[in-house]
Amino acid sequence: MDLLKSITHPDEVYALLKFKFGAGPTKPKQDHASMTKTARKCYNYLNQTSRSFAAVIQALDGDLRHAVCIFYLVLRALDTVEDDMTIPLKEKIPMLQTFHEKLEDPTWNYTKSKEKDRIVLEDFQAIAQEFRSLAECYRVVIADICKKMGHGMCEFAQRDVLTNKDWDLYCHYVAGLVGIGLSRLFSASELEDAIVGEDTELANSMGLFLQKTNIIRDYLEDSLEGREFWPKETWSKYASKLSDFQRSQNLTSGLHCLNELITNALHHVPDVLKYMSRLHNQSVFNFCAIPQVMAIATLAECYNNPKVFRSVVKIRKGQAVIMMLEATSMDSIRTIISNHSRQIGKSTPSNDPSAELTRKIVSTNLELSHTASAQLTTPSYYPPLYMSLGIMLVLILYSYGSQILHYIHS
Ligand code: D9A
Repeated sequence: MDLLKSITHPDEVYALLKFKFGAGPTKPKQDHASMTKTARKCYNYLNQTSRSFAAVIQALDGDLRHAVCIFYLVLRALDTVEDDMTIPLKEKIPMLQTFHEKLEDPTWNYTKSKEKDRIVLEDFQAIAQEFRSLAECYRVVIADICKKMGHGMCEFAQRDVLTNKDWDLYCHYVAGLVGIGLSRLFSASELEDAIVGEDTELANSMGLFLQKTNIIRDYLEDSLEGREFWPKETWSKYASKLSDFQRSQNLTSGLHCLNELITNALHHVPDVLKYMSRLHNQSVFNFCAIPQVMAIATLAECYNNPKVFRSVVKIRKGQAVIMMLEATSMDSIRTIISNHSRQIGKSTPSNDPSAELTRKIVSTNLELSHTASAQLTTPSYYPPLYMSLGIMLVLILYSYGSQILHYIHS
């Protein structure tokens, strides 16, 4: 199915086939045989809870890998409590506020969640045991971030995202703190310089860019479940209720609101580029680059796109694989960011209320992501038409090969 979606993009089909047969930077670096039982459980939970991201975590160098794996699972557990609408507020608030203390409690788990990732709560003992096996420098960071995030989630479990400032604060609590925590783990591992962990402004932007992209992309999914994360200060300029954008007669105002929020999110790109330019370790670079390039591609796909109000807009698997294989250097992520920024710039409607602001941040990001070789697109070896014909042939042979052979021999 992913191959068919990319049939008119030969470079994506080529990348999908390369990825299918094991190409790519993300090679898990540990053998499960030498692991403790609880550690093996944790990597299984990691592979269960994160789609493509688990492999990138398992490709991290040294003891940073296990620290990030456990950090990811602890955050997934906290996130699952926050997302679970069946947990009454009077039970959820104290659980979020004291969650960081559970890391030191060998007996604690939670078995009443209905969420899809509930396993990380039901077997929290295994995750907490692995947490306690980590070096002190990692434990301090993970516990501190859990405490701050738990309190932030409590704040917004009891109030809405009204102002754009609230939006930045909410995204700081659920994503900025992840960027800050990871950056402190990178520095603590000494695979990256101390400045990476100290510059919390840039680390926070790494989280805000990803979270704002998810919130923009997931408008319909959240709206249908009664969740509202778009800032009222922005959407109330275009509608009297956020759910109004679900109705096609409000499409124009919906697109104007969508484009304004995407323009807001694009203001984090300069910090993202500065953050990435400070990284030295290849496994850390890949780990940080992949989600950021996926986010800029998702924003370009969502920009001025009516589909955002009808379904969850996703980038093609082929596109994602190409970016995953390419996002291994500053030059290539600058190219990916400038290509998608240019795409947004080209599709900015002249009558869009945010058009001027959009064009301004697009030209800033183009400036900052200008690469020596401006047009670093993947060199396609064969003219696209031949490529697609060739692939069509391979696919037909692949699916009808046996019948054709049977027919020839009969
Ligand atoms: C991340 Cl430890 C996340 N979030 C992501 C994934 O990337 C960030 C959750 C836990 C951890 C890390 C991430 C990766 C690398 C560096 C980072 C960083 O900061 C320096 O976080 C800022 O989305 C969730 C938050 C955005 C809330 C932080 C990427 C990820 N992608 C999913 C796809 C998807 O759409 O969710 O998880 C996946 O590939 O499965």
